[in-house]
Amino acid sequence: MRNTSSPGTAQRATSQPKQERSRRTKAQILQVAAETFVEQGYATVTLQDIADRASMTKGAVYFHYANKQALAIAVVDGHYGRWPTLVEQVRAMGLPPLQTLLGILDRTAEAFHTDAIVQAGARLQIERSLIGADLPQPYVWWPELLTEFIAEAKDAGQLRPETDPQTLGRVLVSAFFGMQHISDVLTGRDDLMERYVEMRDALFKGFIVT
Ligand code: LUB
Repeated sequence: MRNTSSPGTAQRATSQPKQERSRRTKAQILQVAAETFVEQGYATVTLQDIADRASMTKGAVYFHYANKQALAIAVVDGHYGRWPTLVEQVRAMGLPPLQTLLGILDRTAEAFHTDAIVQAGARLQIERSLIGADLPQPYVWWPELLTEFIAEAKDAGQLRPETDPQTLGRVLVSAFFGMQHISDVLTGRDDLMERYVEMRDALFKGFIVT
């Protein structure tokens, strides 16, 4: 029977599973690296530790990441890469501005509670001076984003007119960062959601128009 597939299809067909396996392996290495950075921090972790934990050879890790610094950069990029998708998912729900803002905060808290890449990104940014790489400037994207949503909620009459969106945005990020850090240090983030709800309700109580 005549081969009806176009030239290269066969080669592409066999390479797709191989490309998919490679993609999955790279993602698994990143996840295991994040879990290891969360537990041990940057300084003491070796690529061998990560390979052992991933049940891979050190060579398999090196194939995807040239060194520990490259892994740390990828974890931090993964941390920040979570947020635009999260924000768009909530924004797409078409809720009023305040409910959109609270939905974004609630999901971000969940991510800090359960997502090792988010948790590791937070720790690596604290330890950024050890990494010696040009990591994103921390603690600037969130204040700008929250200020935008706070301003929208204020303009919609959901927050009191004396609310200063930039100030509340900055205070919210500081409170959130401190909350998740304290939860991490004291309970390994086990009590993060309780601490988050406490912080959220206390902070917004004085601003929401009831
Ligand atoms: C946030 C981290 C961890 C701030 O904005 C940032 O760069 C952040 C990076 O370490 O928490 C609180 C949302």
